[in-house]
Amino acid sequence: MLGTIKASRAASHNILLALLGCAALAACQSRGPDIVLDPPEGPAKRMVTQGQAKKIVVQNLTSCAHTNPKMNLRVAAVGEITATDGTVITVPANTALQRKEGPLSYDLYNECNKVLPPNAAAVSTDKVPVIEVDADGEVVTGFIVADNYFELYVNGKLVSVDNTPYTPFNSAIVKFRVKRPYTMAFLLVDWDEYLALGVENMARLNDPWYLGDGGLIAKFSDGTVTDSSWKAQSFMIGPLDSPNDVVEKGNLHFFDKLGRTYPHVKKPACRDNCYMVHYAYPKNWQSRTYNDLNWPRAYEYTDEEIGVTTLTAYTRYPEFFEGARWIWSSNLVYDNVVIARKLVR
Ligand SMILES: [Ca+2]
Ligand SMILES: [Ca+2]
Repeated sequence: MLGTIKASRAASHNILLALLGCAALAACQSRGPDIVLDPPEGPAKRMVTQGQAKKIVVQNLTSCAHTNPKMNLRVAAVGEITATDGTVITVPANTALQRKEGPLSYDLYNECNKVLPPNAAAVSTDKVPVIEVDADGEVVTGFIVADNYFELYVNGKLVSVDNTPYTPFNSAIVKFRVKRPYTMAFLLVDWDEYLALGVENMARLNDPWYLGDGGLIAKFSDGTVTDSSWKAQSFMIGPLDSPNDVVEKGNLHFFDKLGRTYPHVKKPACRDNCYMVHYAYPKNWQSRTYNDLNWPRAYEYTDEEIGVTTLTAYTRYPEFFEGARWIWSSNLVYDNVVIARKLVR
């Protein structure tokens, strides 16, 4: 009995020592001692722009090998605009695709490349290149659908760059070799035609001034799925009648004055004079040790809210996405650039 008490005292003492050790490291308090995170950052720098950006890339960032008139092929252009504080901002985002960095995504479904498997059984992952993050790690295979653009970093290493940043809607397979714990970080962009306004020219709906929406769903062979356990931060919010409509509290940037999802969302009264609120990306947002403790959780959305019930790139392969949830930041329509992160233990 006495031996048990002594042992339990010793165990308590060890736990106390471990806690004292952790107190010196802010990271231990939230994530455990297995990964030492950078100190958490304060609120990101906020910038405001008004009106449309000047196009700097006028050709289509999407290279479509095969086209047909029925295809929903739209131009993914890039622009620049100067914020009221003088900062020059690339819109809709400064992407790895434009910088020609990293491996282009391997197609699960892509009309431009005529990769159109009819169902999951017809898909082989054998030829998907394995991107090495840790030489002594395990191979993880993932399936990804992003509305519209993604780039994925694992422990800060770029492992896949969406080859079709706007339309037609595509989906991708990724493979990487990594050791747990590891971090995934996605840059996600809801692309548009009216650059810096976050507005689309939607011929299909006969609406030349359409507020597009975003979304990401992904499932990985190690059991990781997109859901509200991820973090999702917004970096470009608009179009806005007033920049003051974005409510800020620390690292939260929240806008719900005109709704958050279709069919409940309303358009602002502004048009070419609309504002956009931007936030500077943290310097090392891709890295394994970036501390996203103060970021909001990802919000989960239904297929109906995302508007993907007839999206072939997704609906043909339900097995690949079972158990995963569509995620985005709090406003599916007005948040146009989002970074989503997940620590996989
Ligand atoms: Ca895409
Ligand atoms: Ca949008």
